[in-house]
Amino acid sequence: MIDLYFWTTPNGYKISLALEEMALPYRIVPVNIGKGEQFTPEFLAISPNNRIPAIVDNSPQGGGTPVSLFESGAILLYLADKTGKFIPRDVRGRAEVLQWLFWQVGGLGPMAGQNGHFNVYAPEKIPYAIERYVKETNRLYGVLDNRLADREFLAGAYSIADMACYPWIVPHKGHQQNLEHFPHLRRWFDTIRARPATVKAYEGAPDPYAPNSPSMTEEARRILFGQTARRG
Ligand SMILES: N[C@@H](CCC(=O)N[C@@H](CS)C(=O)NCC(=O)O)C(=O)O
Repeated sequence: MIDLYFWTTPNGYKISLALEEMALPYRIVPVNIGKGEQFTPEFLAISPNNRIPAIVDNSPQGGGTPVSLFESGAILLYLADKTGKFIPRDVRGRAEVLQWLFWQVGGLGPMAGQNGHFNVYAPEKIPYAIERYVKETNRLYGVLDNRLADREFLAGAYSIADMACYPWIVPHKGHQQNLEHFPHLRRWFDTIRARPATVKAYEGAPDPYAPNSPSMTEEARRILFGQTARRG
């Protein structure tokens, strides 16, 4: 059984999507990041960056003590290696998947995240910041669209690279992006959205960028957007 430390955000869904695809038994441990639950000593022991997602694998390969992991890219790779699924074994196939996985965690995620912040969450609408991140997200959507013009998925068969990117395309409207301008990305998005594992992972999911999202309270804003270095 794997414990998944989860909240309903794109980075969280990457892992529930993968666990559903891999048919691994898991238990969700909710970490309400809007209420500050990411700062409990128990969670920080697993995720010192105070971010979800994180996992604890209580039955790691080869036995022994449980393995705990934070960072969505590291978790996806760990799960793919554990199951031997959604990443090829051959050198070239594996390298293809890894480069798109790292592209997501280093580019698409942080840029689209800033887009959501300035566009939707920021109390003050700063045109320069909004334009900067809407344009950069648009550029990154274009990179995906070009890549998908002559292939079904990002790197060979459906892989952890696709699972890393998909949850960041779900809030495309909140990112001020129109999928009609990206026909290959749209086709890829619709294909993944229809997979039974995706349907299961997103059952009852709230829209993270809904204007009056109940989770984005004043308290949540203060907790999430006012962080500085934590001592100890
Ligand atoms: N690089 C991290 C990013 C994780 C991340 O930003 N998680 C957000 C939710 S999407 C979070 O836990 N935020 C809590 C906070 O800011 O305190 C990953 O890919 O796992």
